[in-house]
Amino acid sequence: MAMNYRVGSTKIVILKGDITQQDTEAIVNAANSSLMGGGGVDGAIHRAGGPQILEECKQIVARRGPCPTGKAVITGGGRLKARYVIHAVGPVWRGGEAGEDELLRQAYLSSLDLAAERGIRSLSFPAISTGAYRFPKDRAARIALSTVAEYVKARPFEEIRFVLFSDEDLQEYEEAARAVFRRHGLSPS
Ligand code: AR6
Repeated sequence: MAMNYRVGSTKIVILKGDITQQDTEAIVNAANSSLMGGGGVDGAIHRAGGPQILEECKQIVARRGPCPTGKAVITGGGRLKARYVIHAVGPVWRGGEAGEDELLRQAYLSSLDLAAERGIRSLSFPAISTGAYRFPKDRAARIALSTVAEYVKARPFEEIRFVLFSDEDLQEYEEAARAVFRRHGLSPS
């Protein structure tokens, strides 16, 4: 079951699924600064997309060095349905007093900026930082949803998807969405 919202002309979809299977123009990866792959959603994206993605990541690191926390880089999608992968680096949760909220917001904003610059019209996000990086899920969901809702008011997309991997994560997002979108005067469609 998917939950749909509309913010201006942008469709916002919250669903349970596997981000590697999404047919949006781009998908976002929850990467680390090395951009050399890892576990979780990062491992799944590199496995499904094939070696081309890592090859491009290596070239980016050779040119510019590691990707700082809160920033993102873009590569092709290799064998994925998505044409591009945006590799965003979220913060490791350190208790909440180390700027984690703002860094997570920056990871979403950097991804949205890269997509907008490339003319990408549809984009799927995972729940960045909520796995290995242990960011509290409800807090991360509110930051993800409010950052995207605010952004698309000024720079609309066709569709932004939030792809959650478990029932529990989906529920967390649905609850956060009710609160965040109520604040924006919106209800599910
Ligand atoms: N589709 C959608 N979501 C997924 C998938 C998938 N195929 N697989 C996992 N998730 P994590 P992080 C969810 O740990 O916390 C990596 O090793 C997962 O359930 O992937 O940002 C990187 O290389 C969770 O809700 O990312 C970094 O070193 C969410 O994706 C580090 O982990 C994020 O969990 C990044 O940690």
